[in-house]
Amino acid sequence: MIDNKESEGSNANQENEKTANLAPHTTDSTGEFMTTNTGLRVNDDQNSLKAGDRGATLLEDFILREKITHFDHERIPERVVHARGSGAHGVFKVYEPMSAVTKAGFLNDTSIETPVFVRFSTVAGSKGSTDLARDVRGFAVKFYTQEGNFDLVGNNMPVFFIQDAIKFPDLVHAVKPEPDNEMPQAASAHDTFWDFISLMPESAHMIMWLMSDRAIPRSYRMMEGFGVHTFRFINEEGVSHFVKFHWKPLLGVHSVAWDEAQKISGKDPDFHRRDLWDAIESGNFPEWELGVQIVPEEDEFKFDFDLLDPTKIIPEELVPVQRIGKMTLNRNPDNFFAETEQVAYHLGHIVPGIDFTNDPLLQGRLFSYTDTQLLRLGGPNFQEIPINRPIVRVDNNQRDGHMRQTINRGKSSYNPNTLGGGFPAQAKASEGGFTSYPERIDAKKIRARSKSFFDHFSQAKLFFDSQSDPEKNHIVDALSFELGKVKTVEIRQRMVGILSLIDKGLAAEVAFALRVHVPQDPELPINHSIPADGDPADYDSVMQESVVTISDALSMVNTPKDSIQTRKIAFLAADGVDEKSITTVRDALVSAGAVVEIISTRHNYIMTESDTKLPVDHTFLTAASVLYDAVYVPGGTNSVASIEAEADAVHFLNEAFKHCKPIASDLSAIQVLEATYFSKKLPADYDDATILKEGLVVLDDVDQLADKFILAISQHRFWEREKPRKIPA
Ligand code: HDE
Repeated sequence: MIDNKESEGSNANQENEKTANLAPHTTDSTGEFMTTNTGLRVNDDQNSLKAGDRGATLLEDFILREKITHFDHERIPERVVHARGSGAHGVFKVYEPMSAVTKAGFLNDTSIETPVFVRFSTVAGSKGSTDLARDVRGFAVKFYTQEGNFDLVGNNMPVFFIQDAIKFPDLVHAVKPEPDNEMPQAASAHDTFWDFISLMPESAHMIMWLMSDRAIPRSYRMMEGFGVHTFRFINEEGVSHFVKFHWKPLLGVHSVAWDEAQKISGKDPDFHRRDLWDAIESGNFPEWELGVQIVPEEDEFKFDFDLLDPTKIIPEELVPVQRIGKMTLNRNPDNFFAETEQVAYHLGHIVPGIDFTNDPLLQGRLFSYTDTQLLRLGGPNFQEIPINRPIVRVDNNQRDGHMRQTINRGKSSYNPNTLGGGFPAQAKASEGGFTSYPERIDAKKIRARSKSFFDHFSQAKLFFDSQSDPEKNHIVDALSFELGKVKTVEIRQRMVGILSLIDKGLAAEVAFALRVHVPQDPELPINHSIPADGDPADYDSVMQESVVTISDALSMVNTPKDSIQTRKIAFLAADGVDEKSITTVRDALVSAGAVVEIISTRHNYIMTESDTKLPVDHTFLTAASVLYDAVYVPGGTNSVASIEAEADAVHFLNEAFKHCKPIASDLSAIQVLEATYFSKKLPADYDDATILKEGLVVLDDVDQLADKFILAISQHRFWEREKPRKIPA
């Protein structure tokens, strides 16, 4: 039952208007008696009411019936897409007033911290699927502003598969598990997905992103977010500017390796959820800057692509991203279902100063989100669920419906009225009333697509060309994996044809792996989403010459690499570890912001050479290298001997090496590295240049070792190591 106790969840000290708004609905049973839902104290929660202690249960048992009935109804339908997600509370603050372009209050008042609730998600998998699927990530932000809720319902990739909302059910049917056998779960590597994609040239750009490492982030905290569509900003004078929204993570953009992702899915399918939760619990609050690309109305046709086409980015070289504010996630939800599951986003939740464009994907979404909540949350009163309530008053004449919470006083529930004094009253624009941007429309009603949407390849090529060599290799590998799982050879062949229009070398490498041929002179494929009476010739793709040929912002290589904040480092040690060797490196890493965990052969603790107890976080049974960013082997004769003798420890190191992670060892522990498969690759020297290239640090002086290890960890990965691809782990 609800009471007025303050929330005592994690970080309950993060007070703001939304926490105050949630407080009356938040409860804690500590120190209370158990009751039924009508408040009756329960005397026996262990036994049902029976006709004798061995007799049948009596229908009269209202306590049993209430408990079981509630349980029977605990589940609601999972989201049709984005079912698997994790949420967090936080705040957003704008740096400077944005009044030149928008009148939105929360983007103008620099003194206000706007509460937010963010939900990250994968798209294709079910609610219980792995976090590490190769997939797009949802990045949905609800801003509880003083003018009502504004939802920025974005993804971690800036473009989308399709140009028109009418194709969305087809796309989702194709990627979800196949309908006859419900396989595979949370994976696009199957026939129906690639059948559809190979017939939809407009998805070429998005496919490049999906096959890149962006689809397997290291952490939700280390990925970008994008509003995808072009929106409008409207200022006080009613002037409109086009705007694209970006989220830039302050920890940089990082990913894991595909082999690693698949293994994490087994070792810890909650990897991203746990990472987000742990970071917030430990006070390492994730942060993003909100970026905007602004295009004046008169520049609408200045580009070689259409601003309304959601398969296109505006290269940052053409329109720079201005960073206008910062979002900090600082509180974990108190209850997953009540908050993360019941939160209802909708890109139609906007505030004065922000408006839509005619992007046909955006327009379709405007219908879908409310519609889906009606089924998922059971009726039209879902906005009254605490997590969805705005922090400002809600007054209108909408009434009744399932589970209505608000008790509206008075006789009138219509407008205009005199019995209610004419209230609630309409607000003038000057009083904050929302008015739509008066865009001029003079057109024939027609089902068609603008020819300005027909270039499907030049930005796919721009993306591929902008990647570093390791990133390109990963795209080749991802395509070889995904298409390798496709059973129908014609689909593989058709996809190679599409790839050859993006890059001949890419197509050749994938074709080699699949043992199919690269078409000599592939024709630009027609867009297959043509009307029944349409002439395919009218739907031919066109290839534009892209003005920007390389965009640095598209490669993760150029992300900031100056911090080891929140990186998880495994120390492999056992009894007899050299105390200086372990504590000096640990202290240096921890003071640089990293998280150190000791992994040993047995649980609980280890004893150092000098008889000090050090707590053990995991054994080789409960931990795995794929859950860490780097590994260190400290010295100490007995510890080194135990670790060397432990096959799982050697595997740990081999696997970390295979996944290109930084590895450090006290020189006196070198025999452990010598037991690994990569012992022959240990460099002769460990100066900065070698470390920056190889990511391996073996030194005698542990102070120096700690410094160099920090340098290596900040680089994230050493993809060069992948070249030989011969590490058996
Ligand atoms: Fe969504 N999308 N979507 N989508 N979407 C949903 O709404 C839909 C699209 C996105 O954490 C659904 O509440 C259509 C693009 C996120 O709760 C549904 C189309 C982008 C989330 C829906 C798109 C997104 C959703 C399912 C094509 C990035 C999770 C459950 C026109 C800009 C929100 C729900 C959360 C969820 C429909 C395309 C982002 C069915 C029809 C493009 C982050 O309404």
